[in-house]
Amino acid sequence: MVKISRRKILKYTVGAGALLGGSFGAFKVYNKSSEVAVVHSKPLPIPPLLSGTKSDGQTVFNLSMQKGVSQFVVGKETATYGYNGTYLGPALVMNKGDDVVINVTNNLGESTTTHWHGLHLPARMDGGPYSVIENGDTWTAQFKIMNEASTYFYHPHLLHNTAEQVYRGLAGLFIIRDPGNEPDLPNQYGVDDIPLVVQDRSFNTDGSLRFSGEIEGVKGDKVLVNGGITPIFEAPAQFVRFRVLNVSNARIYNFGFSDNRKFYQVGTDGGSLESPVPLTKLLLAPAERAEILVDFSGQENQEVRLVSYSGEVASLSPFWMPDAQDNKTFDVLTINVKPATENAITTMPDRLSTIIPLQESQANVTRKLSLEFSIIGFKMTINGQSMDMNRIDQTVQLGDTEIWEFTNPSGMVHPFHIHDIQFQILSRNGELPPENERGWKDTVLVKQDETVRIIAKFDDFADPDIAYMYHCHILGHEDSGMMGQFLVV
Ligand SMILES: [Cu+2]
Repeated sequence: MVKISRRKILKYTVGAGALLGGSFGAFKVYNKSSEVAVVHSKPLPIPPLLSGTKSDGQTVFNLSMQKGVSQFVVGKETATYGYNGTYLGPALVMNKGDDVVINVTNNLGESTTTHWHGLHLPARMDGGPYSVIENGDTWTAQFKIMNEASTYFYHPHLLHNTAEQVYRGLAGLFIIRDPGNEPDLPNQYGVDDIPLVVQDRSFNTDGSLRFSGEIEGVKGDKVLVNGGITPIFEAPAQFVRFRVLNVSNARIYNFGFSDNRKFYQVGTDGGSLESPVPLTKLLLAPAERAEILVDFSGQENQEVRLVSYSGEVASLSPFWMPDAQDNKTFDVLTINVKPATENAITTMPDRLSTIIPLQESQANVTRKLSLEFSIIGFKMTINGQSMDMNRIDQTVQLGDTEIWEFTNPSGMVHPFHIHDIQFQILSRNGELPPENERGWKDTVLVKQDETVRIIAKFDDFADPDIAYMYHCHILGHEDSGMMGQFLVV
């Protein structure tokens, strides 16, 4: 259920008091500060790799969605959900071109789905709200891996109930490799090729996760990386690749290092950039991914922290009341540098891939999507409409190239995700996107009052019955209706 905090309602009463009069008593006030002592500083957990079993030319993976107990709060137990474990899930590793079968068994005691975020596949294999897995059932997805080598993820996608299931721990990674065709980057998993699944959570004093179904999305005051609270990573003194994923329900991070060092972004959501882009800050919204290279050469015995310079981007969303974390710099991961490994990568390639730009002149259709907040009914909408499974919002012709133009008068930010495709960002307010966004994307942050234009080709999979979703990836927004569906025919 989507709830709205009293504070937010009070903000809206400035302009809409007459509409809302008398209804405040039904809403609960949430105290967002949590004083619990948490278990942290443990070594960075590394999600186990799952490479599947070969059978008749297919690679078969088995996932079980289950309940568990995790240790986050000193002396208390936290009820959590996980895939094949108590919190998060294994990293499924596969090669481009593989034919995969993924069996997903639901042992949660409630309905769910599992969606393969960023993957190009048939709509009926996509794991969105059409593919409900009832408790006790197994759903089998079968598809070919067509995506470029990069980092993708999987998570529940049940209509109106995605936020809570993800918050309780359900998410895991795909690592797609493409031997012979991907750039020569650090690739010793867990040594110099490190996934960083970044999430924020709050805990009650009894150890339980503090989830609230607020429409603006739940934020937490503790930072988890791969399911460990602000952990420590021992980095070898060489180039290290971090696959950074924002799997938070609502929080945007402005990543950087405590010594303000330069690092290089080498990949976006759906593949490598053309060449490494030097950065000192990396803005990453929910569901976005970035691969970065950090050079620790010659820094043995030094310590540096990965932090979020969130205070520097607090103005991104002034209309909505930020929490304390939004106004400061906070730690994400402590890195201690240890000796280099024997087969360390000591250079960085100049050239990573070739990305052929999709041209506006190729587009068959331009669609306009206005991301809005409706004061009447407190709903998040797209073009004034809230998600309805009985309504198809867009119909795309197979093989067409389309421009989707997002505008955002809502007073909030929206990381917008489109299923099935990888797209290119044409422009932000008429300007080229920054260099580190000039790669394949499946999620784009649309800032308030910004116009963002993206372009994509809808190839390979048509289905007159099953639609793909497009939605905001602030999960509270998605659950409260900021989602639509498109058919490819
Ligand atoms: Cu949103």
